[in-house]
Amino acid sequence: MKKKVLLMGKSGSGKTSMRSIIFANYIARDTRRLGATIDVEHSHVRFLGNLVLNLWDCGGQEAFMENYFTSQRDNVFRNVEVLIYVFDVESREVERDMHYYQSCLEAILQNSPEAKVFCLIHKMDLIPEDQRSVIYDKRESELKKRSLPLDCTCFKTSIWDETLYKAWSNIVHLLIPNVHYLESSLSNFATILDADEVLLFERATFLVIAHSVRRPHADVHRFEKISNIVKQFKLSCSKLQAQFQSMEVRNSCFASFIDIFTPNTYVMVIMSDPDIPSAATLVNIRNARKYFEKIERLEGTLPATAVPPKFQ
Ligand SMILES: Nc1nc2c(ncn2[C@@H]2O[C@H](COP(=O)(O)OP(=O)(O)OP(=O)(O)O)[C@@H](O)[C@H]2O)c(=O)[nH]1
Ligand SMILES: [Mg+2]
Repeated sequence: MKKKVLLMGKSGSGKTSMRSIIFANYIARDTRRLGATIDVEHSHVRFLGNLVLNLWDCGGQEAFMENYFTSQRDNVFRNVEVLIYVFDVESREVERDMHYYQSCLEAILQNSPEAKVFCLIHKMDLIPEDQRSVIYDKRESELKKRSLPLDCTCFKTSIWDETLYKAWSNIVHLLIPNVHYLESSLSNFATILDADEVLLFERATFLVIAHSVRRPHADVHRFEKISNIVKQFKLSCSKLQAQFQSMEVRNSCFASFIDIFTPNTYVMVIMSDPDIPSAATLVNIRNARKYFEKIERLEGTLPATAVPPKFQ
């Protein structure tokens, strides 16, 4: 099951950096050494076992961009599932960036009218914190206007914080074929455990692919923060030749468990009872494993309306 994802935007806007962090285990600092991408760099990323993301990282230098719109037009813009357009928030050539973006949309409209469009307003770390919202809101409304008749979803991102994980989690969520089935199953599991929250992370990227929330929480950015923190920790472990397996964190308010779940996921369970014995939760996680492994194997073969059976 291959899904073509186009990554486009002006040279230096940060496309290869984000791809390398999410899919190739780079840390943000390493991206300073990346050279400009020549033409298109293709990578096939296996995601959740069956799903293969066919990433087209399109070098953004002008000569290459012109080529995409002319001689390579059909090849580049055909069969696209997702277009991710990256804007450098500090760019001084806003009109020029917009012109390229709109040319891209035209080509998408002709060749892949069903494609979903995401715009990332990137390098937000370079903007003082108190100005970020105002600048982002202005860019977002301008982009939405200029994208018509297509719809675009915008995110503010930076490789230096968790915002990158929020954007990419949302993007891949859209590409998982039976994500609703997975979500209902997770919600059944959370109810049985009487958990506050259960999250499912893709194993290699640590992106959140599904979650069930049974108790509201004030921090709306907590999922991507966890992705970012645990991924960094996982990379530190691998530098020491150790494999990250599981983690348990407790305080006076909750107990949380992260554990390897299926061949392609980690699970995180948050319980309100800070004194709950570890063994009880770990046994429950172990018992649910088979069920979720089966869903993973069925991924992509289930009808869109399939409803998961209740499990005990
Ligand atoms: N401050 C800041 N710098 C970033 C961010 N993302 C990427 N960069 C830097 O931007 C520079 C260019 O990044 P690349 O990822 O190579 O840019 P690109 O879009 O792939 O460029 P082309 O391949 O030429 O199209 C690198 O030095 C990165 O370290 C970010 O979020 N914040
Ligand atoms: Mg590049």
